[in-house]
Amino acid sequence: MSEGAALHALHVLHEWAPAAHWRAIDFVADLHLAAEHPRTLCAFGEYLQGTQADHVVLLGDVFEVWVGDDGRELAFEHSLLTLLAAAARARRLFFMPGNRDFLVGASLLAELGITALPDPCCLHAAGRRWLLAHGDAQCLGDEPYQRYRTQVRSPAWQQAFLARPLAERIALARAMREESMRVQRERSAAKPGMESVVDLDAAACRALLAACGAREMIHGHTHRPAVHDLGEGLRRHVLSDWDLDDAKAPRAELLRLLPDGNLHRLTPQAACVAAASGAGTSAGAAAGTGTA
Ligand SMILES: [Mn+2]
Repeated sequence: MSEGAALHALHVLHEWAPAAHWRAIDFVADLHLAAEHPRTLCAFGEYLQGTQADHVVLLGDVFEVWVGDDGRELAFEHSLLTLLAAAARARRLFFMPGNRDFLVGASLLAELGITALPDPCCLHAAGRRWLLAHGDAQCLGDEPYQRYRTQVRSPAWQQAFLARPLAERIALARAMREESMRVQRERSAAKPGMESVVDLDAAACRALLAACGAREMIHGHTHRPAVHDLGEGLRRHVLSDWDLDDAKAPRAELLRLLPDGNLHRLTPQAACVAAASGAGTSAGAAAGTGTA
């Protein structure tokens, strides 16, 4: 990260806290929901209805693609928004944009009862700070992507894009997606065995953690669930993506923060099981991967 970018992050880092007496905060990212993934949508709906968490934080790419809020009446988009609005009535729901759904508008979220979160932001909970991000902005090794990101996040580009007819935007988004998949394929062909998606830059993460006053970062985007040691007691917790329509490797996980400061990696099913008197530790044990 350039000095300028680090300084910028320092100035704009938004800080927020859960409601008093909160019980559990779930972090979910990279659902990539689309009509072609009915099982994933169904699992997400069941999870939203049944999760024992009173706060659910969506950390980007909930939607496979979002080309503008005027697409809300399309059948799939409409059913998904209905599901999110119902969830937001039952618990506190937060939405951070990802690289697929950054065009979801602030007024639409407000109407659904969902709180918008900027990327990155700083959560103050369990007596410490947690840096939350989608993760794509820290993938600095992918320079073409960062140039593309700067372009599509600019108000001028967004205004011009949103001025196009809806059908045209849908077609454009599809073309952009195919182009990005082509680039990824080329990259894996050029360097066999290398990951096709560039990982987050460690220095950029450390700079953001410092700006947040946090030791732990939670993010998605790379679809490579893990806990990374960033040195000096700093850690990066990576969320899983969700794809239950992939017959070969069905996957869906989330991270749950409890008031004792422990993070637990849970399946959506485990997240819906009421914890015995042990304040959620049994749910963590059920998934077998408590990370604290
Ligand atoms: Mn992403």
